[in-house]
Amino acid sequence: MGLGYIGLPTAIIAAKEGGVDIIGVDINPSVVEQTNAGHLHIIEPGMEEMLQDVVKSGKLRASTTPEVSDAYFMVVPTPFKGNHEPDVSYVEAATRAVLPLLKEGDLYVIESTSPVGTTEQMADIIFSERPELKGKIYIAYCPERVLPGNVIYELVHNDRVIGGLDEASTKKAQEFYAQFVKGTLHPTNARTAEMCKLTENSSRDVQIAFANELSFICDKAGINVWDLINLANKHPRVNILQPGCGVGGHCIAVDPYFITSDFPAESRLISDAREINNYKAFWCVEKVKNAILEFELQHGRKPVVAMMGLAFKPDIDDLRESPAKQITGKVMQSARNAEILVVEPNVKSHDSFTLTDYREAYDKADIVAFLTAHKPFKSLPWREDKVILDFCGIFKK
Ligand code: SAJ
Repeated sequence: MGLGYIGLPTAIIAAKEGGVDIIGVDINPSVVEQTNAGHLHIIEPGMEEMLQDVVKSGKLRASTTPEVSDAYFMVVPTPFKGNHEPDVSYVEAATRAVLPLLKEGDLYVIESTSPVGTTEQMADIIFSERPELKGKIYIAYCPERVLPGNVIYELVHNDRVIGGLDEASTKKAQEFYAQFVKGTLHPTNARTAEMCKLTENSSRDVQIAFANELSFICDKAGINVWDLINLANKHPRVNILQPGCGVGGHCIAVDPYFITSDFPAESRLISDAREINNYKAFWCVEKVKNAILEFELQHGRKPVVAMMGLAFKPDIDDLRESPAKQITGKVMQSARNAEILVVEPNVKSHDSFTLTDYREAYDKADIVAFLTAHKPFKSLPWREDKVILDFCGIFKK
């Protein structure tokens, strides 16, 4: 249920590596049509060829409606509402769609990132509508952990955490995933598995916030933060992550809210980390605006400014929930006293931005703001004649 960034690759790998017969269900008819035509509607290297193989062999078929199966997987989005409260309505809608099809011996699994207690909540819905299935079906939570861009490898090789509502459910889900996962399948209960997913991404968010906080301190103290982190990491028990222009994507900047929303009094560090990482993007905007003002005062003319990178992390073309894109938009809105060149080497064109080649922009610009640490940027030479705002460590070496 759900043929998005996780559901579709999981369906393809389970069909290809595990030989499982899959019906991939999505409410979007265009996704279903494209999948059946062997066209991958998401961006993931190497995945389209695999999709074509499994569609051709008949192992994977997409549809807008679920069909009677032996196992059902909920892999739909869990966004948050206005006040950062998790919205599990898609999980509930997918569950209600398969409810009439469930039969004795079936496996029902939630993979969507979910607040603690969601699996129990869905089980309550299932058993209130189908009380005769109580004790007769298997229910588990099994979060995904794959890194976009490396999904083919990670879906097979990563360890997974599997939490059933009871031991028999955990075992049944382990048997299913063992068909295509080579990593270890760690058994636990559903609540722990739900919290484990939220913990993994919150842990990364907190660690990035520490690096971003160091960047604020170092900026005031006149210390190069990249040198500092490199040196601190020479300690055998210190491993600090890298500061950047903020935290983007659909997971790390979202999942911690699933904890802070349910446990506000207990999650102060997680909540502060979110605020620090959100604030980092605004801090970068202010830095660029100040550099523009100073340039104008010093040179008596408008500067040319290059905004380098729009993607939410290095070497991908995914611009969704990207702090780099947000910063560029804000600088363009507010800095009327500058000519802004926008650079994103991984994207051919964009509706809101006219894109410039990275070498040309670097050459022309008086002020250069590095927002995303794409590989090609690292081959650019340091230029004393430019104001360089290196928010992502392009020149850290
Ligand atoms: N970032 C930094 N500094 C760093 C590392 C990352 O600023 O040192 C920024 C990136 O630029 C990006 C954001 O953090 O804006 C997130 O990038 P990421 O590479 O840390 O993670 P995602 O969002 O691509 O994938 C994460 C992964 N989770 C963890 O590493 C704990 C992945 O394994 C999960 O499957 C994925 O979230 C998910 O779907 O939950």
